[in-house]
Amino acid sequence: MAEPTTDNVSPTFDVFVGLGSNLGDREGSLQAAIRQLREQEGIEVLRESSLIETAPVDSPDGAGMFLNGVVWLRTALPAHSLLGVLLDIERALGRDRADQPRNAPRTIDLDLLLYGQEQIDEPDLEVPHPRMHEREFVLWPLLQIASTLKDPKTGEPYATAYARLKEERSPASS
Ligand code: PH2
Ligand code: MG
Ligand code: MG
Repeated sequence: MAEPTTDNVSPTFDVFVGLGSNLGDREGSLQAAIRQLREQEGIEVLRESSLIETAPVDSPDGAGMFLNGVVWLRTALPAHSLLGVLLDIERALGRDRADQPRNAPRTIDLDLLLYGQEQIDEPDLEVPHPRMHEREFVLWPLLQIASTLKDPKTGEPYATAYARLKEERSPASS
């Protein structure tokens, strides 16, 4: 018998998933989503951010305040399989995507933000998430659990992007 090697062990990816809810029991939905991720075969939840309340961005008039957070996962699942898991959890928690306007209030939104250092540009999946670097409601919880993370596309630290957004919002007086 040849010595066993680890050559066939699947590589794992460190993945960041954004969570959001602005409909129904927001905290209950986010906690249920994290619990379901923990229960998934082949997914390890390494860290979870705290949950923050944020004003709706780019949402229909009258949309309620969001609760947002980010979790750090490790998995060998291919990106599209992981996306399938996220969509299944959204459905299980009552996410209704039928006949809804863009960014309509939702019980749960799970966005695949980062999948290792991979860049994926497909109709159903874009990674890094195309708008994450301009959204404080993503960057704040992301930096809370992974403060040195960089944009795989540009190499820019997300801390720099976040500082710029904050400065644009309320410039420090000179
Ligand atoms: N998600 C959106 C659009 N706008 N605004 C906040 N504050 N939080 C979100 O999670 C969010 C949003 C699209 O998914
Ligand atoms: Mg989203
Ligand atoms: Mg989404």
